[in-house]
Amino acid sequence: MPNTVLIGAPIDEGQRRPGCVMGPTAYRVAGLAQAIGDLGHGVEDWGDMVLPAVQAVSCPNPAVHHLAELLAWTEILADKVDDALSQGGLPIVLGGDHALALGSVSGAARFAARQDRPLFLLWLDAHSDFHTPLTTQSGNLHGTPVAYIAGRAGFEAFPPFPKPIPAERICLYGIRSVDPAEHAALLKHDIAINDMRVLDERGIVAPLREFLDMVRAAGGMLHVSLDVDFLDPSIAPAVGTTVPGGTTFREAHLVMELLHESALVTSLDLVELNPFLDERGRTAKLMVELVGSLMGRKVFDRPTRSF
Ligand code: NNH
Ligand code: MN
Ligand code: MN
Ligand code: MN
Repeated sequence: MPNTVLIGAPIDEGQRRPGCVMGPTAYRVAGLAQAIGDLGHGVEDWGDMVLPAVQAVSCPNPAVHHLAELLAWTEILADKVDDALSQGGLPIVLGGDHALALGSVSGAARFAARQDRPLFLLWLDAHSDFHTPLTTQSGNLHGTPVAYIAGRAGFEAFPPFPKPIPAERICLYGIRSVDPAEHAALLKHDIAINDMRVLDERGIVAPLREFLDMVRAAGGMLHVSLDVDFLDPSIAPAVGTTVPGGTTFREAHLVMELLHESALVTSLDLVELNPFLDERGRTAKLMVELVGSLMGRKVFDRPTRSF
């Protein structure tokens, strides 16, 4: 197992509610490094990344805010994730809002391109995040990374995405809030859309296994982007954009356990945690436990009989 590399990304410029900047600290306080270390993995903490001074950048869509800051974050995080992968590590980016994925997935894509391996994306989220800077009405760029990663037009202010991920290699999982412009665009892309309707009907195991089988067959790398609002708000209140009807405690753990078993995950984002909205740290602790399951925590470490 590669060394885990924790990369703090205290970004809140991708949305409007203050508090996500405290995310990386909350994960450390909740014992993330220790939880991973206890499972026998090496852990390096590279600390929190710092945003340099930036010059304002204008956008044709006047709703868009903090574009310059997010351009800078994108470059910083792309470099860090690429560095971590190049050193043989498993980067875990501690957000920060979901705009950090503009950079983290860029870094993973750059590395994958150099290795000549296909990169796959698993997006665990209530939202599809398929806006472009031209279609977003909120102006919140945390709603755009999947479109950037898929190579949609409208990101001219950004560095060209290293090697856009073909739609067939992207899997949206758990979604239940899609804006009209995203909806229209998604219908034109062959992205796997496992919305909650699909997961209610099929269960959470089968669609995930199908996707993981594809990744394995292709010899691919897998970036997982875990948005706190993937989880039901009743178990994960610390997020600015709660949407009812999310995954349960066990469903979320099972997703992580299957990901661990697959041994396919090569990079991970933890995004949208807003510790200011938490209740005695329960959401931060749940996210740490989920990472534990992804890193191999289980009740029994050997085959067992269940009857
Ligand atoms: N689609 C909405 C927007 O673009 C909400 C996005 N919010 C998220 N995404 N939390 O995961 O503003
Ligand atoms: Mn700011
Ligand atoms: Mn998101
Ligand atoms: Mn979301």
